[in-house]
Amino acid sequence: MNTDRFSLPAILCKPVEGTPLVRDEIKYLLGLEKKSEVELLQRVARLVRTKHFGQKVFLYGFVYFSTYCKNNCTFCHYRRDNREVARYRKNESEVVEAARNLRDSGVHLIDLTMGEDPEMFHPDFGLKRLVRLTGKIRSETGLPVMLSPGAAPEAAISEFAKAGAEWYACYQETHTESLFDKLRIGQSYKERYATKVEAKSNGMLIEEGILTGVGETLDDIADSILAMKEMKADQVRAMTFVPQKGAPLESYGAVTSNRELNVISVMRLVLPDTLIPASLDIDGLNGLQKRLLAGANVVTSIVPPGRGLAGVANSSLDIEESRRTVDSIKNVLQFIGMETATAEEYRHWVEDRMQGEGNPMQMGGASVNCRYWS
Ligand code: SAM
Ligand code: MD0
Ligand code: SF4
Repeated sequence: MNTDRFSLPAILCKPVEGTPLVRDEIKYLLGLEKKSEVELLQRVARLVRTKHFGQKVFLYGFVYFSTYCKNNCTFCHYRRDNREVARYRKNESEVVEAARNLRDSGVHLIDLTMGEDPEMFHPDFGLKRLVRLTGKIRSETGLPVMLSPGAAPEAAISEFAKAGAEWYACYQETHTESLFDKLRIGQSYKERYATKVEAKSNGMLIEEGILTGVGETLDDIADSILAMKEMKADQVRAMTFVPQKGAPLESYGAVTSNRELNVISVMRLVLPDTLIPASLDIDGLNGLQKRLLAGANVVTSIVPPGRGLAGVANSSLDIEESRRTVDSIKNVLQFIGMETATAEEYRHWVEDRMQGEGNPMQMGGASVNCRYWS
């Protein structure tokens, strides 16, 4: 790509003035490497975030309640063929207890996640259990719920919505079908995508996400960001691939999270009023600050210690050390001048968003002016 024709300050002005970035500009921003340029990108991403959310950050409790899975994703520790995993399936009261504990610690949402557990995918048994669990967690904690069950059958999705689940999260990982086929072997790109369309048409909010460091190009990522916009995703994420012992993609090796950080910033510019996670699942607590400085506004993968609960990309990192807790996070937020929102503020955001009210929050947002940097 001939980058000479791009002026960084001028491009960064566009989203601020309400002009959508085009694909080439998105790709150019994603590819920035020079320290001063990345710093400017992040600075503008933060200004845009402040405009929509002030300095408020939302906190998501994570309950990975079943680690059984019928799929064989090449990047994942919990893939079917990995015999090294000590798998578990938590019962209803264990999940309720963990969720209550998370609520008491100060999270704003409970994310109920599972592998595509064959038992839980049984239509008359497991899926009904999940529907019941959804209602139970909502009533017991009083918090909104996100379901991350994988590509659930269409009929189950409307049941999830009826049970009151506010969110359906299911990440495509990439919007390039040939790459998808290498990552999610034997799964249908279209079916996975359709679950999100179904969830949205049932009134749920949806989260879309991609992996970085799995052989994708900047073109692939630009396509993904535009796809996220097209599908009107309410929360969007990028996760740097963490190599898993014994999984086929292990040979790709670890990459830095620099690419993920650029994706966070660019998503913030393209989708200014969406929620963007800084996940503790990739680099643990040490990786939190840089993700927030890149433009994220939700901390995800908060896991209570002492309950035998795992993470996904990093199954144990920081969990039993109580470093994936609200208390640990608060120190980081304070250090960079951000603060946790209240559960009330989060609930309002969700409710307004579900009613389609464009930019619900405007949390004390300052206005942004391009003169700051051009
Ligand atoms: N089994 C369900 C599914 O796959 O949709 C729910 C689990 S989902 C929350 C797991 C997500 O974590 C994947 O979609 C992927 O984006 C991410 N992930 C899994 N393994 C990872 C790894 N090794 N490195 C980085 N991200 C990973
Ligand atoms: C996270 N480990 O937030 C979780 C997970 C599922 N909705 C989220 C990938 O990083
Ligand atoms: Fe199963 Fe989800 Fe892991 Fe794929 S990413 S192997 S569907 S748990």
